[in-house]
Amino acid sequence: MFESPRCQSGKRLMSIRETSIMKKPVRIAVTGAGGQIGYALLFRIAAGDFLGPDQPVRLQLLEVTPALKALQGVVMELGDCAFHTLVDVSTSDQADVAFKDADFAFLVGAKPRGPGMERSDLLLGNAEIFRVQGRALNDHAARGVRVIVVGNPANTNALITSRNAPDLDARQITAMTRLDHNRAVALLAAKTNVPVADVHRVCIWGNHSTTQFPDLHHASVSGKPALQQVDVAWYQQEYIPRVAKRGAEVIAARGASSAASAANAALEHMRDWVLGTRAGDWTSMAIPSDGSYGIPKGLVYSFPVTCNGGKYEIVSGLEVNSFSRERMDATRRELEEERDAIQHLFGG
Ligand code: NAX
Repeated sequence: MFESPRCQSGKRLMSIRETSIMKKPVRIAVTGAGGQIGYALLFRIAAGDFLGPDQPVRLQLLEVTPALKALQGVVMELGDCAFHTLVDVSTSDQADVAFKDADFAFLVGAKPRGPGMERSDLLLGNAEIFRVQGRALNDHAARGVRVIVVGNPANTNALITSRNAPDLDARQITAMTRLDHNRAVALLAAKTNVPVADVHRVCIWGNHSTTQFPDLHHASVSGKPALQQVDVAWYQQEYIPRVAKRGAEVIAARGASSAASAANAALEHMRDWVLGTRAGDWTSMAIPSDGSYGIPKGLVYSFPVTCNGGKYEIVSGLEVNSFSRERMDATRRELEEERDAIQHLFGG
């Protein structure tokens, strides 16, 4: 329920809503809600940017106990926006409570990499968080819950989540490479001097890490093959590493990691999943592999996907040349190493 004074006027707002909005409210859980991505994401969801202006939402926010007080301030601000699509907001430090009957879950909260911390420490610290959250989703979320993992290492965190949620279909649990995808589109549009809307069929393969493979072999710019419009050396030597390391570029400039663009990407990932991808285009989502393109079944790997009728499907039949194969395999190997490092935490 709303906890700010302004929010307590929710009853009056509800009666206005009842005349204009007929859909049943959906429950949206957001973890790490008090963090910087959370701060950008909550207001977009509450404003109707996720499911539209006629879909009421209930926000169920999860934070660690020490962050609950600050989160209360965010709840007050949400109330002060008087969003017509926001029915109520609850907060908790218990995953079981935050995920109760959730239709959607944005798993943003994660353990950050501390000074001197090895990658393996980061993997293990997060593995424990996502083991608990996977179990809570399994036991308490709506049976059709759709989940996006944003918190890093996102692909492997999603794998842990789904292995600890045996009663859910593994395909319900995905990870975010949409920010990488959007960066890849935007950088290509800037290079070729066209609006982003003229860029199609870019994709990100593999891990949300610097081993990711931003693939332009199937992309088009203004209806013509992208690789006929840019220098191949630029693509291979500048573009690929720049997309993969764009996060570091933002940190260097802003003094903080990407937040609004990450929140936007999470929202677009979920919106496309529910409402569908643009006709004639695809997007990138990290999903459990079905064995396509030689990627081992079950590994959470980013593929080009289309979404339709609330379901995603890997784009099939793309030609993979030796340049692409090498990069797709390198990022696959990294994901296998991550999986092997936390294998013992897999439930059931
Ligand atoms: P912040 O540190 O600002 O916020 C994280 C929040 O999560 C904190 O408020 C913290 O208290 C909370 N938290 C930690 N453990 C929790 C738990 N067990 N349950 C609930 N909440 C918990 O980080 P922010 O910038 O918001 O980034 C969040 C995550 O997104 C990080 O792991 C970050 O690396 C990752 N990112 C992933 C991206 C992707 O493309 N997949 C891009 C953006 C971002 O870097």
